[in-house]
Amino acid sequence: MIKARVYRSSQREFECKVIDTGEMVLATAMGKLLKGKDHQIVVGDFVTLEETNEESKYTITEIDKRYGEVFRVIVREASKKVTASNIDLLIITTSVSEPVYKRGIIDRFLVRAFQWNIKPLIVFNKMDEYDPQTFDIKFEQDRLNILGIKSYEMSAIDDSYEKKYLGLGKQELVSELEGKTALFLGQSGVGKSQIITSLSNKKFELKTGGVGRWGKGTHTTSWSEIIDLEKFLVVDSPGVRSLSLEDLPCEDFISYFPDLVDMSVQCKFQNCSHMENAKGCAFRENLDPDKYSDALALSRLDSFIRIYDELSQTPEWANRITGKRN
Ligand SMILES: Nc1nc2c(ncn2[C@@H]2O[C@H](COP(=O)(O)OP(=O)(O)O)[C@@H](O)[C@H]2O)c(=O)[nH]1
Ligand SMILES: [Mg+2]
Ligand SMILES: [Zn+2]
Repeated sequence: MIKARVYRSSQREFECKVIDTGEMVLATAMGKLLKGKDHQIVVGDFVTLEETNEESKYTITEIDKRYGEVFRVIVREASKKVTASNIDLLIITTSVSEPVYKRGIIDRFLVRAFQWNIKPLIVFNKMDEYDPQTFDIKFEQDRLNILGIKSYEMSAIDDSYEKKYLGLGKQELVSELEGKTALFLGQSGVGKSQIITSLSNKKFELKTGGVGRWGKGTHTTSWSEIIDLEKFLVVDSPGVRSLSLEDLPCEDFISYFPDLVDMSVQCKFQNCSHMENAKGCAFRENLDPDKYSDALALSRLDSFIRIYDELSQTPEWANRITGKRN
């Protein structure tokens, strides 16, 4: 029995890394594994291979139980489309200069992290250009701390950059990544490719400033793949570039903001909008915007309201909303 991991996939063929030997081999899959929604083989899968009669050809006979699945929900079919699996860490990347920092984008990606049940961490990149006048990075770290999420600061273009604000920098990030499989999320231009180059000590120079496939020209790839950076693995998946969240269920949407759930059940009305003037809203009655710790929670509530209202405008949500937010 040969154990392997899928590193690259096309429609019918899979490049797999044999666990014991580290050898890359090409495999096809048994028919039953290609059919049905639950049996699609994806990048990141741990699989069992069997040798075929053909020279250096293998067949995937089994897929191991997965954890850390990256997926979108296909609402019409009530199923999910998985694009990568066995992901240990989501590295949500943001820039502190250009593109300008928007906390709402982090909160959006965090919704996915909670949906996928994959541990997130935040990288504040381009710290060489950080201007404390524009926003208070310590506040941003503190509001993520409520959720137990760590924030790291770095300058991917400057290896001599020393951490100044958050207590966690490149060295700590490298230790966190050791032996893991990570997926980078973040807007185009925030420095994902540059960070990967920097974390690999320039052993892997990825193309920066371009959209599309890392290091391999500017066309967009339709396939996911694992990039082996020796100390850790990175998954490049075109399926996760979209920021849209309309495939998420509108019922109990607040459960994707776990830090807000306890208070939301104390609101007088089940369909409370949690807006500033909402009657009987527990957030508005209990939290004081002038108090630092309350302001942190209110900033999360603000993101929830914005995302919820934006999703309410989408056709996907419009006919599904039942009026129950919490
Ligand atoms: N000043 C500064 N520029 C950076 C930093 N990291 C990346 N960049 C630049 O930002 C641009 C986008 O970086 P890239 O890695 O391609 O972003 P991606 O789209 O997220 O992969 C490139 O021009 C990089 O040189 C950084 O730490 N500081
Ligand atoms: Mg890039
Ligand atoms: Zn409320």
